[in-house]
Amino acid sequence: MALGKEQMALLYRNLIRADHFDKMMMNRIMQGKLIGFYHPGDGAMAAGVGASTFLGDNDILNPHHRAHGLGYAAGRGIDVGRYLAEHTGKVDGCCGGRSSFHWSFPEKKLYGASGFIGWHFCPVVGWGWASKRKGNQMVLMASGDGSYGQGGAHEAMLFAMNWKLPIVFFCENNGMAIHSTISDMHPMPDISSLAQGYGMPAVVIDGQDVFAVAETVIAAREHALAGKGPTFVEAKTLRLREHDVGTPDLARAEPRDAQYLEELKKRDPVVLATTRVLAEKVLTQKQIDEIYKEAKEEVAAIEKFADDSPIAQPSIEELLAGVYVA
Ligand SMILES: Cc1ncc(C[n+]2csc(CCOP(=O)(O)OP(=O)(O)O)c2C)c(N)n1
Ligand SMILES: [Mg+2]
Repeated sequence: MALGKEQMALLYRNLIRADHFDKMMMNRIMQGKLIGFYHPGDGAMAAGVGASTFLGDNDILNPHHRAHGLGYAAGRGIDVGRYLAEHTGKVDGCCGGRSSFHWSFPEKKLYGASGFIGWHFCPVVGWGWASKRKGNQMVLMASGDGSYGQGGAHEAMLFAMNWKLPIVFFCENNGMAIHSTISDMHPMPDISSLAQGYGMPAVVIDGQDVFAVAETVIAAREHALAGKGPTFVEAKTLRLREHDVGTPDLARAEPRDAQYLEELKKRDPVVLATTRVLAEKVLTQKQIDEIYKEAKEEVAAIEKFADDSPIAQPSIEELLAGVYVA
C-alpha cells in the first residue's frame, strides 16, 4: 500500500525529531550530562521511526536498544522530556529515574530494554498470546542482528508461527554486534532466512528508507490483525559510529575502515527522505525549515524539563516496590 502525502509528512517530521533527539543525547553524554551509556543512532534512525509511527494505541512496542529506542519513542509519541529525565536520574523520569537506558514507558505500552540481549523473545510470545486473545492489538518486537543467535529467538519464532500470534519480528540488521561482524555470527547474510525455516513470511527492506519501513510494517500489522500470524521484517541499516560512546570502533580487533564508513554516510536516511519529500512535493523547503525549527525548540524544552526536575532519591520502600521476586 502506497503512503499518502500526510503519512509521508508525519514520517519525515518524526525522522527529523528522532535525529535531533539522538544528537541531543550525544551532546549530553559528551558533556557528562547523562547517567550510564549511550549507544549512538547516528545515520540509523529511520528503522525505528518507520516501524512505530503507525502502530495502534493498543499495540505493544518493544524498541531496539540502538539510540536507546529514540526512533521508536519519536514514532510512538513518547514524552521525551520524561525519557531524558530517566537518563539523568530525575524524579520525573518515566521509571522514576532509576533505569537509565533500560527505560520503559508503560502508559504507552512501550516495554524497553534490559541488560541482556535477546531477553525479550520469550515475553514477546506471552504478549502475542495475550494480544491474540484480546484482539485488535499486536506486538512489534525490535532487536538487532546480534540477538538472533539466542536460543530464545528460535523458540519464539516457532511458537509465534504455530499459534499464529500477531507479532512483527523487526530486525535492525546493521551487520555489527559490538566488534563482531555479521559474517562472524551467521552463516547467511539475511537474518530473515532463519524465520523462513519456520514458514514465517519474511521480507528484507532498506532500513534507511523511512517510507519503505513504514509501508512494510503497516502491511505486516494488517496481516497480524487479520489472524494470519507473525511476519519477520529485516531492515538493513548501518552503524556509523562506535557501539557505545567510549568503546573503540573495531571490527574484530581492527579499526573499521574510514573509507567504508564514508561510503555508509551516503545512505543517511535524512538525506534520502529529504530528497524524496521535495521531489514528490510532499513538503516545500519552507515547511522543512519549519520542521527543523520545531525540532530544535522541542529539544530545548526537553532539556529544560529534565534539568529542572529534582534528583530522584527513592526510599528503601520505594526501591523494593520495584523489585520482583519469583
Ligand atoms: C546476553 C548478552 N550477551 C552479550 C551482551 C553484550 N552486548 C551488548 S549489545 C551487544 C550487541 C548487540 O548487537 P545487535 O543486537 O546487532 O544490536 P546493535 O548494537 O548492533 O544495534 C552485545 C553482544 C549482552 N548485553 N547480553
Ligand atoms: Mg547489530
